[in-house]
Amino acid sequence: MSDGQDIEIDVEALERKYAEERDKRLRTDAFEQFHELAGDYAGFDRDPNADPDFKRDPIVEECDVVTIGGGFGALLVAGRLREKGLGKIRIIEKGADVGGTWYWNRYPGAACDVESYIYMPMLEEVGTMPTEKYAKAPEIFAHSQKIARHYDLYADALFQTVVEAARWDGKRQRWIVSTSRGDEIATRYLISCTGLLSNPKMPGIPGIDSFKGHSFHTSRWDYTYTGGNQNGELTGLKDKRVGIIGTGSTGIQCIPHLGNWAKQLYVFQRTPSSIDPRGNAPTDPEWVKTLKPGWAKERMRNFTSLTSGGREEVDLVQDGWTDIIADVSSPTGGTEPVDEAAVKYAQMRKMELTRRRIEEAVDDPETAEALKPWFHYFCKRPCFHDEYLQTFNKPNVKLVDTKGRGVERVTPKGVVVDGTEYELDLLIFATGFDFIVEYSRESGVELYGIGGRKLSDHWAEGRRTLHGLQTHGFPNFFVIGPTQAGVAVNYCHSVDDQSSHIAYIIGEAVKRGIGAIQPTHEAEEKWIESILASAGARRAFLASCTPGYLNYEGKWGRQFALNDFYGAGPTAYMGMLADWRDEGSLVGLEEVPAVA
Ligand code: NA7
Repeated sequence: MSDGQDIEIDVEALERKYAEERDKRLRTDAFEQFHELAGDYAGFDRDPNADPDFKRDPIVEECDVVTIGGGFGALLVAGRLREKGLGKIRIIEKGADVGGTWYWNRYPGAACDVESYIYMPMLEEVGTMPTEKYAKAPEIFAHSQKIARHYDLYADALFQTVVEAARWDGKRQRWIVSTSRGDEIATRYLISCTGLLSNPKMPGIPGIDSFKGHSFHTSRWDYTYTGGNQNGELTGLKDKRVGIIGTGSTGIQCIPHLGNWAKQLYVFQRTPSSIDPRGNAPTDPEWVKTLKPGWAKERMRNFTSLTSGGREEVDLVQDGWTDIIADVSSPTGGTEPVDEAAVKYAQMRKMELTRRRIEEAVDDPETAEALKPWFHYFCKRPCFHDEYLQTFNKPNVKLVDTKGRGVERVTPKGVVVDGTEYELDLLIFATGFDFIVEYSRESGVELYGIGGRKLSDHWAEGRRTLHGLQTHGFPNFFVIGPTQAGVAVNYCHSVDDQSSHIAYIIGEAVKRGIGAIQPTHEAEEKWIESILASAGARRAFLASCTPGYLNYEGKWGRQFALNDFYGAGPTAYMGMLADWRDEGSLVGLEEVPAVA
C-alpha cells in the first residue's frame, strides 16, 4: 500500500463531508447526555477487584502530604517528595491498590497507546524495562506497584477510601481532610491527583436500567461472568450474545477478544475511530544494552517535542504517532509557526489513507464503508490496532452502525437501533470517562479554603489557577491535571513534569521556612488571561470537529475556554516551568501567614 503521498484531495469537498458528518452528531444535550456511576447508575460502580466487606477504624492524625488518588500522578509526586525528604505521605485511593487507570481498566486487550518506554514513568529510577513496545495493562499496573514499593508508599496508603472534603485551618496551616471512612487527617500539603479519565460515564440511553441481562462498564470488567483474563480466553461467552456500545480506544482493544469468544457479537457504533497499524514488538535486549543513563527522560522529551510540532534531529520512538507528525504537524501547539493549509492538507491525506486501509482489511464493502472515519485527524484521539478491523470479517461479529445517532433505546431484552431489537445476554459499555468537568464532580471532593470559600464557587465560571497547578485562596493545595496546563500526547510525561514542579515548590517552601504558599491574585489573573488568549486558535479547530470529549461534545463556552489546555502546547509549557524554577524567586507565589 502507498504511503499516501500520491493521494490527491479535494479540500473543499472533503470539508463539506466532514461538516455533514459532524452535524449528524451534534446534540443539544452535549455533556448532559452522560451520567456518572452514581444515583440510578451506582450499581455499575461495583469494584470487582476489592473486598466488599473491607472495614477499618477511622484515623485521626497529622501528616505532611495527602494525595487524592493513587495513580501515576500520586505515585510520581509522592516519589519526588520522598526524594526531597518529606516523611509522612498518605495516598488516599478509592480502589484497593495503587495504579489508577491501570487498577481500574482490566478489560481484555488493554495496553498503553503510547510506547511503554516513554509512557511508563520512572523506569530508570526503579530499574524496570518493559517487555514490549506497547506493554499490556497487567505489566503497567505491576510497574505502578513497584514505584509504590520503591518509595515505601504502601505503609501509609489508605485504600478503599474516598476523600470527601478538605477544610483549610489557617491557624494550624493544615488541610483537614475528611473521608468516606470517617478519617480526619490534618495535612500540610494536599495534592489532587484524580487523573485525566477516571470517572466512567454511562450514556443516558432511554430504558438503560430496564435491561434484564448482565451488564458492566469496561473499567469494571466482570471476569466472573466472561471467564478468562486480560489476555482473553473469555470462555464464559461461548454461548452468549454480547453487545458492546462504544468504539473509542477502549472498544477497539477489547472488541477483538469479544469477537474471538462470543457466540454472537454486536458492535454498536456511533462514530468510527481512525485506526492505524500498531506494530507491537518485544523489547530487543541488544537495544537495551545501548541505553545510557538519562535515556528515558530524553526519549520522553523527544517524543513530546515531535508530537507537538517541534523539530528534532532524530525521531527516537518512530511509531504511528511520530510518523504522522513527520507529515502532519499537530494543531495542539508547537514551538514554531506552522503552515495551516499544509497541515490541513496532510491531515486530510492521512485520513484518506486510513480509509483506504479499511477497504483493504474489511471484506464486506458496506461494513467497510461504515467503519470509515470522516473527521480531521486530531478531532478524536487516534487509535492503533492490528486486529480490530479484521474482527469484522468473522461470521459471528456484526457492526451495527447507528449513523451518528447512537443507540435508540435499551429494552429488557437488548438494544434497539433503527427499530431493530438486538437480543443480548451481555451488554458492555465502552462509553468512556468524564473529561474536564466541574472539579468537585470530577474528584468527588469539596474544598473549603481561606475564609471557608468553596473551591466549587471559586471555579464556578471555570478554573482559576497559576500554571494549572495552584489556586489563590487555597494555600498548599496543588492539582496534577490537564486543565490550563500543556498536555502531551504522552500524558504520563505531563504528569511527570507537573509532579517534579510541585515537588520543587514544596521543597523550596520547606527550605525557606514558608508554612503556607499560594499564587497571588494578580498572577492567577494573568495566567487566566493567557489561557483565554490562546483558546481562540484551538476553538476554530475544535468547532470543525465531530463531537467528543476533546471538543466538549461540541458545546463551547467561556467555562470550557478556561478549562482548556495551555494553548502553546506541552513543550512550551514545560520549558516555561523550567525557566520559572531556574529564576528561583517563586514568581507569582506568596506566603500566607498563619492566622493568630
Ligand atoms: P472514548 O474515547 O470517550 O469512547 C467512548 C465511545 O462510546 C465512543 O465511541 C462514543 O461514540 C461511544 N458512545 C457514547 N455514547 C454512546 C451512545 N449513546 N451510543 C453509541 N455510542 C456511544 O472512551 P474510551 O474509554 O474508548 O477511551 C478513553 C481514553 O482511554 C482514550 O482517549 C485514551 O486516552 C485511553 P462517539 O465517538 O461519542 O460518537
